[in-house]
Amino acid sequence: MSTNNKPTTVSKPLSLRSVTVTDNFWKHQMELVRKEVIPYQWDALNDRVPDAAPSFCMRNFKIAGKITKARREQGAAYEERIWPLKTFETLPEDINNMEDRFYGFLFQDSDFAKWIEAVGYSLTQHPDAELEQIADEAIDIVCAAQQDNGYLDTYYIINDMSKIFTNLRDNHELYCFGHLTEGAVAYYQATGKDKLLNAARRYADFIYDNFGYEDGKLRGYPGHEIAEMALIRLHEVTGDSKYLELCNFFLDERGVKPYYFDKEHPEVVKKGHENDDRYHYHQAHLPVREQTEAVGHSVRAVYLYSGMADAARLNHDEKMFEACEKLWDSITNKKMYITGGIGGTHLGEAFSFNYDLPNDTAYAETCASIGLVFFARRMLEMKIDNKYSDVMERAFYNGILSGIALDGKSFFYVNPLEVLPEACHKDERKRHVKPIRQKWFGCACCPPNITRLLSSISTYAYTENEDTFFVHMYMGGEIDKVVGNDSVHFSIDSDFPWNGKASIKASLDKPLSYTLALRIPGWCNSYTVDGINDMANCSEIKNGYLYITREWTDGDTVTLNFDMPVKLMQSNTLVRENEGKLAVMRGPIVFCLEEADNGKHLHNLSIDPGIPANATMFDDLGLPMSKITMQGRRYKSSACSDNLYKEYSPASDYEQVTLTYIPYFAWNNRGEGEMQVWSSFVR
Ligand code: FUB
Ligand code: ZN
Repeated sequence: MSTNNKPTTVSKPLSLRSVTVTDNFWKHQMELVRKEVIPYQWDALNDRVPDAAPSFCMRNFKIAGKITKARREQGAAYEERIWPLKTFETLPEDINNMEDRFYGFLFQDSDFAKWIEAVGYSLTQHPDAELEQIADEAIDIVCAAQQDNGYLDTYYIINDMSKIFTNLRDNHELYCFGHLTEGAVAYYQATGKDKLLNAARRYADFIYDNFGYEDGKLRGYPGHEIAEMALIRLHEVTGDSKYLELCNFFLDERGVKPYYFDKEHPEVVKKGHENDDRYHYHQAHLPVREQTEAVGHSVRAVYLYSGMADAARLNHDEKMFEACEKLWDSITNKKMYITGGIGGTHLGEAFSFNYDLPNDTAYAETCASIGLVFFARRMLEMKIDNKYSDVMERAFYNGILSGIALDGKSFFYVNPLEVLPEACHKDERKRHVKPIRQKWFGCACCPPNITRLLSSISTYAYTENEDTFFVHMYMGGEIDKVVGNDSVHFSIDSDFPWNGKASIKASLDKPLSYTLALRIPGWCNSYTVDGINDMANCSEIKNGYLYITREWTDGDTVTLNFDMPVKLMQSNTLVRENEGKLAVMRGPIVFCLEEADNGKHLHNLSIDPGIPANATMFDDLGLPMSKITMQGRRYKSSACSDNLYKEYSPASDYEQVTLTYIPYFAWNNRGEGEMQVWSSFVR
């Protein structure tokens, strides 16, 4: 924030090119993405993964390409061929005789866009000619589908071009546009190749020409946000202000009455309709600067708030920034799981009311935690405060990583904090909770979203401005920075997340006055800083960051040791679900009980908080990680009688047991079984 309180850019992510991730933990994830996940997802987009839900994504692009060609060749005559707007989400019986129709969810195009974005990030870190060639060919297929006017959405190209932009509320054109643009920017920045960027730009120009305040233009906005963030990226990479203008238009029109979605859907307008939840679902119930509570579909919400944060920063819009802060606080103080998961209800994949955070019916969609990270990083670009980076780290290590199996080949969409597989199979209310990660989904928004996020993780760990390097997450890496006419190289070594030690070494040709801003994690009660003699004179703590401003000389090294004891966590007492329960954390990691270690009926286990926990490393799951043992008790098997109820009898019904906890993100890598984050405790 600037001194006059107008939001402005205080830090920006470093270019991916200037960072090499060396971190044991995150490098492993990035390599997994590069070697396993990206190729696997390319197969999925081409319907080549046996027994997985079909995607139809690349198939749709190929068909749209054929249609675009035919339309170009036949002109008006071609338009006589119109399919009714329809999606087919399953394979037809005769798959060798499929018509040239659109298959899959209507936003299937976005799966390619997220994949190409991930490929772009990965190529930046790790050039790979073969992958680049596959990506270039995929881009050729996608671009061949683009209409001469720039329009590019296969659902309408295949079905009926006369209906484009007639259902912004539901039909995701602007969502697919947003993803396409983000992918195009990433691929351009990685390779310098601008074919996809130009396609996205032409599409953006077409949208710009069709939307706006002028007579004859559409006054609508996205039913599923993301175009806002994407337009900012397009603006920043091209320097063209019309993309910022279009983003502002979308933000400013949201919540304006009469509601655009009502104009678009007059058939559903009825008396008293203003109170209908449907506007909340799309965050269109109020003008954005007046929104204070996070509501509605949680992915939509955090994508919108991220776009608002971008716009607040670039427009120096104080009111927008204040709304972002209130929305941030609403989520993180009242509507977020301990894992950084958001979305308490599967009804509308949405935020529930304050403190309503059920563990076993949680939605906590992987994409929603990813969107929360987008929002956090954008707030950090305006204001350095560990309230943002603490949540970012929490989401990364827990609610996001849980979305992908340790082998990178299966995924969770929903990330519950308690699972009883029998309930998932038999209870309709929990049908959304899968007890085992899936190879792919008909609606596969989450898997490629994790891929693009993990392959760009360094842009979240560190940011910079002219005189300061900010470390938000202690991720090991080699970082090249230009400071004025000088350059400095930082080597970060980190034992995170299993140990709280990290060191940062500066290498430079000549002494340089510079500031290192190091996050003090909110979970840490005590830490030491070694290596700098004049700390008292050159350092200060502000908003959870330790700023060290001094003249750095070659080889200067700061070593931080953050205490990382096992902590027993309780919820705000208004979280009804967790009353009388504790969760186990160590540093940023949330732990859970699994059936594989603790047997069935996890709900019969209680922690004894009076006996110290023990943390050790283990490697049984193919990735070294910490496990925690705690003493506790379990109902004796004799306590389970034929009677449903009996008179309470004190402690003799219990036996002493050792409880074994593993990191929440690593659950369900040993087959189907019970899992539980919050447990009762011996009082
Ligand atoms: O609607 C597109 C994506 O599909 C959403 O972001 C997810 O919640 C899923 O519904
Ligand atoms: Zn998703």
